[in-house]
Amino acid sequence: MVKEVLKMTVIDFSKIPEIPTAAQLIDVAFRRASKVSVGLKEKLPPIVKARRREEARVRTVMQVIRDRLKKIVDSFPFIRDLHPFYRDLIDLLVGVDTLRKYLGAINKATEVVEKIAREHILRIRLSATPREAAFERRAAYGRIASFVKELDDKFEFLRSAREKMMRIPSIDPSLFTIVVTGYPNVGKSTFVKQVSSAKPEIAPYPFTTKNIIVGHIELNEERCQILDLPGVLDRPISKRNKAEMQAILALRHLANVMIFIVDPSASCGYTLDEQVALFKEFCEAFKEIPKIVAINKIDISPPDKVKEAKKYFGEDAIEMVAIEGIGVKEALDRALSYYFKEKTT
Ligand SMILES: Nc1nc2c(ncn2[C@@H]2O[C@H](COP(=O)(O)OP(=O)(O)OP(=O)(O)O)[C@@H](O)[C@H]2O)c(=O)[nH]1
Ligand SMILES: [Mg+2]
Repeated sequence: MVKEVLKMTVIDFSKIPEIPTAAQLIDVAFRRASKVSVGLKEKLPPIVKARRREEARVRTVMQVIRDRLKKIVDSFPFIRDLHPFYRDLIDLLVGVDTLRKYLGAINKATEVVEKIAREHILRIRLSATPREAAFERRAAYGRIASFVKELDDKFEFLRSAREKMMRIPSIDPSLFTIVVTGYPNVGKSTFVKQVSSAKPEIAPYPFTTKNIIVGHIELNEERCQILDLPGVLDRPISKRNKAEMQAILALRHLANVMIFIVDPSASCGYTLDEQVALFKEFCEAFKEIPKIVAINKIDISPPDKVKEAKKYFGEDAIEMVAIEGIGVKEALDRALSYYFKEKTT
């Protein structure tokens, strides 16, 4: 499978700076402006001094707000440059259209702030008395502050978008990618922890893994990545939660090979039939992705259940005890054989 490799492959979403509230932003700008010194030691008429001082204050407020807004806009990745996986994931977590719209509004806001400042700076320059100059400065402050306050809902949206995006792991869509999937609680994270650098949370209840976890496997000079996905239930797309949808996106955009883990012991809380139904759905939806089935928890599974699983998944399904590392190397090696196959073709 040839994967689409775009300009920006790995994105570090943790670089997005904190988003201030409108009140914080205004406060910082006004405080900075109050400290402005314009070197007025020379003997000048009071009106000249006043004009220079008030202009410098308005200019500082404008610059602080503009620079901060620009920094926010620039720190979010350009949606159109993103790999489709990231684009779809951000759409799922945040909503791409709203994100684009609000970033556009913040960008536009820099121009509005500049325009307000320019208007009042002009009037300050034309003011006849220090009082008039101060009045114009205060008018500029008032207009800029009420304009920035109107941006608060956008800041709030971006703040929550940032928090969600910061949890997106740095996945490299150009690397060979093994995805580990299956029903919740079957032992996916236990397996991924055994074979890679990932340190996923493991717990005896379903939906422990809520976001995609990435681990790496070093192969001499090269590396592959393995994704531990949130568990997926066999149910209609419209009923699937965001964690499940993330797993589907990773399968759709990133998977070179799938390891499907089955738990026939029923300790996961789901029946074999339900797990078979999900596997069938994956076979239908992702025909082109090679699939390896690992039957896990055979230490606590009744032998007839293991037999039944093999009937469904084929005799070549790997028997595994992920917690003890049994069968894990076999499952990994079988997945990696597709990597080596891809390299030689
Ligand atoms: N007896 C036994 N228990 C296992 C085995 N593998 C995993 N477990 C246990 O099964 C439970 C679930 O394991 P996880 O690795 O968290 O399962 P998961 O598939 O990642 O679960 P979700 O993230 O919720 O989808 C944990 O209590 C593990 O210790 C195994 O081979 N044998
Ligand atoms: Mg897990």
